[in-house]
Amino acid sequence: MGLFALSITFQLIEIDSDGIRVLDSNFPIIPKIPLGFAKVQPTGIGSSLKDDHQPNINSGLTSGQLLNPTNATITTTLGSNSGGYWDATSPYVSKHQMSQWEDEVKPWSKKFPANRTTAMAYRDIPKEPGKRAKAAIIALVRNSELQDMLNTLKSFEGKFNSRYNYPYVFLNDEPFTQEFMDTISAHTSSETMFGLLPKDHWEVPKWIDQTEAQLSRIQMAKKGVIYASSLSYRKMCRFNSGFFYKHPLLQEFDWYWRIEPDVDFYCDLKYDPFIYMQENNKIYSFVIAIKEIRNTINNLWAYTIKYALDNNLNTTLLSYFTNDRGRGNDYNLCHFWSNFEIASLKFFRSDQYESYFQYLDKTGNFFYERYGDAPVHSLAAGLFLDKDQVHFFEDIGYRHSNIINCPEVKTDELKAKSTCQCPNLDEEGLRRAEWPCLGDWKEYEPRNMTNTDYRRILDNLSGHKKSTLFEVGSVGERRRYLNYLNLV
Ligand SMILES: Nc1nc2c(ncn2[C@@H]2O[C@H](COP(=O)(O)OP(=O)(O)O)[C@@H](O)[C@H]2O)c(=O)[nH]1
Ligand SMILES: [Mg+2]
Repeated sequence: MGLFALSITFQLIEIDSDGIRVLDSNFPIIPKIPLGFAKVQPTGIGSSLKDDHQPNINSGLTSGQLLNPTNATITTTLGSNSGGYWDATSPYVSKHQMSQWEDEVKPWSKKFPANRTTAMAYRDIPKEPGKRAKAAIIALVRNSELQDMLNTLKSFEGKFNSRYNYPYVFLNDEPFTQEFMDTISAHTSSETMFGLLPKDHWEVPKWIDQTEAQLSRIQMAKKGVIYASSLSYRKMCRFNSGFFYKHPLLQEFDWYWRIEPDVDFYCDLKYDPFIYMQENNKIYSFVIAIKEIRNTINNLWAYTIKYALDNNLNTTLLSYFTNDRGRGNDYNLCHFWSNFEIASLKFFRSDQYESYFQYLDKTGNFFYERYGDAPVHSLAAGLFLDKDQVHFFEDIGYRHSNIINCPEVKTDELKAKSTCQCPNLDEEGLRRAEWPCLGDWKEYEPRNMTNTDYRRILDNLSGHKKSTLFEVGSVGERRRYLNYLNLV
């Protein structure tokens, strides 16, 4: 069966480094490929398709530009305290590993110091200068997204950061072009840093059977799932799930605010959300909560519950993510949209979070399925945090794609904190994501879940699914099971 599928693959589809195009609409349905296990070894064919990551130093810039930047203020950067969080006791990242990553990306890491004479005026600096968080604004972004990143930057500076001047860290799987760095740094008076990702943080890990992953992408594409055929999208989601907080440029920070190209901010923020988080014992925050596409995360819930059971976790927030508050079996698909996040880096660097990420990573399902970093972060919050450690920034007006949060009905309290220019939803084709995830969030009363609940949830998985989860140890076996499942 495996050979049959492979020979068809090479006759009827076109594969490039980022996707798959089915050339024949009569292409037979390929069995569902939702399960993955660490024991799987890449096949010969799979390994030959591996696109090894080599930083593309020709991506729009010459080595001369890179080594002799026109802007004399550029210096290479990497803090001497890097690796501080991953001390000798960490079972996950050794100091040695961190310094290897530092050495690897150092030539492509650039820092532009804060420059208060350029670009936006430096106004309204907080009256309490002592109250600064060890925080950075972070964005993973491609060179090709310069204009969209600039639009975000202008909006973000205008509404918040021209007053607070938190530094920016821009990350990329390719070296940033000189144009990108010059343009971005000219539009903020804050310090800006530009970094390359270490190979380990981006590339497909060795245990992934790439043929299997490709078959899965084909099948998801046939179902019309967004980003189904994109390998780079999966790499991005895996990076944002388990690596961003390990980047050498972020080691000096405790907090981050994630931004993306082409988003808008609508409200003047007159307080520092990092300080708010710090002083109110908040760990994670969001502005938009919506439902995930089920086909991208088929087994994420089951693995998460199995993780909770294996680790004997008492949770109080996980039941927010169930379809009937913990008594049922299924994930309600709600997640906090991670294109906006203000959160604690220490949380992500904790052994707990790391062990959950690694557990998921070893399933291979960032590639065999298409786990988004948003549901992964959200379910991690469900596993490890209480509701009062997660904050809904209702007063931060924000748009990503066509979904917005903007405080329309302004309470006196919100009015005092912010001034918003919310867009006209109908005119601009925008919508709010209030129901049901946000409504549920507001009403959510913490409920404990323990092993009894996790066992019941796993017991209630359908018979076939249960027999495939956690037990199937090879690609061949998995494919046989999946063929079978496709028929029932
Ligand atoms: N450097 C780099 N950034 C990427 C890549 N793919 C996505 N991103 C960034 O990752 C974030 C999420 O990607 P996006 O395309 O916006 O996904 P969506 O928000 O889920 O539709 C954005 O900040 C993108 O700029 C990639 O291949 N390379
Ligand atoms: Mg986006």
